[in-house]
Amino acid sequence: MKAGFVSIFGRPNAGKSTLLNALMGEKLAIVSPKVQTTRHRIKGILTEPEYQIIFSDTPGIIEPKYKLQEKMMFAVRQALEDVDVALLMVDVKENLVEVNTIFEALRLKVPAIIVVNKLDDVSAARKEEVFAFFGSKSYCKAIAGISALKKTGLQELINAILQFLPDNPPFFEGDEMTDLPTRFFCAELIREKIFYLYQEEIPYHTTVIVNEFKEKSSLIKISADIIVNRETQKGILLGVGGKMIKQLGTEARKDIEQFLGQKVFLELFVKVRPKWRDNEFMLKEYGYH
Ligand code: GDP
Ligand code: K
Ligand code: MG
Repeated sequence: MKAGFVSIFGRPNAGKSTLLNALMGEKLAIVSPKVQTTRHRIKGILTEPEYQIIFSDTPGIIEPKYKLQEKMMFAVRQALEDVDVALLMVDVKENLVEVNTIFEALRLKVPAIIVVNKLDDVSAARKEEVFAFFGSKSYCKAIAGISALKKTGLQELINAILQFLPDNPPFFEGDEMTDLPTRFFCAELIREKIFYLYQEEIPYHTTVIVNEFKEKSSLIKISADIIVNRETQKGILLGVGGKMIKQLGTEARKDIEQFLGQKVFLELFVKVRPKWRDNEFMLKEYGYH
């Protein structure tokens, strides 16, 4: 059997999280049109009779400006070190020279497959141009064109990956889909809704932690804290008469119910923790290791 580890790299919004979800057929990684939605390294374990591929989604490659971002880049660097194949993902419309500079700076020691994404949204001529550009780069061992959104080109991508995977026994049981606890995914689904419902900097000042996850007879009771930096942000999250947080709760609950396949009772609390993004102790508490 072939088995190994594959990390997905790329700039913010290339479509890394969408690809992980498409490959897994399950929403493991939250997705939004805003950059830096993904903060953790999230594993998806794809097991078939002939192979097991352990994919890691990673935060987009950026220059860190605060400690939370340093942790995010640490997750990226770590994901570069111990894999069999790196997927270097580009949005087909990105600036190729800029992307190439970033990919070269990674100084990869592992084989890289260039994954050209969002082909649903571009001309055949542009696709040719992008393929020709990366095809000539020394770090590019193979190139695959996909649409993560429309789920096209995925089998070809898997075939390309399999060329580089070693013969190994499986690392995980066949029914394991990820290495992270369920409550982590529930917190992430709440965080995703915050990216959609609130403007500008609010999502970047916010994190979510699930404090209680209890299976009762017919439903699951989940309590979560939404952590913000300032009182004013708490006010924005709540909205006039609690209108916004109510909507947040309803939308998040629906997604969590779909993820768990069970009815959920969701309670949300907003807490102010000044400067949590730069506080080592709080970052640990909120799951950023
Ligand atoms: P990440 O930051 O690299 O993880 O990117 P996301 O997966 O969060 O996607 C960023 C945005 O690009 C979202 O709005 C996605 O819906 C969109 N997107 C991802 N893949 C595709 C694709 O294949 N085609 C199109 N048209 N949009 C995509
Ligand atoms: K994103
Ligand atoms: Mg992402």
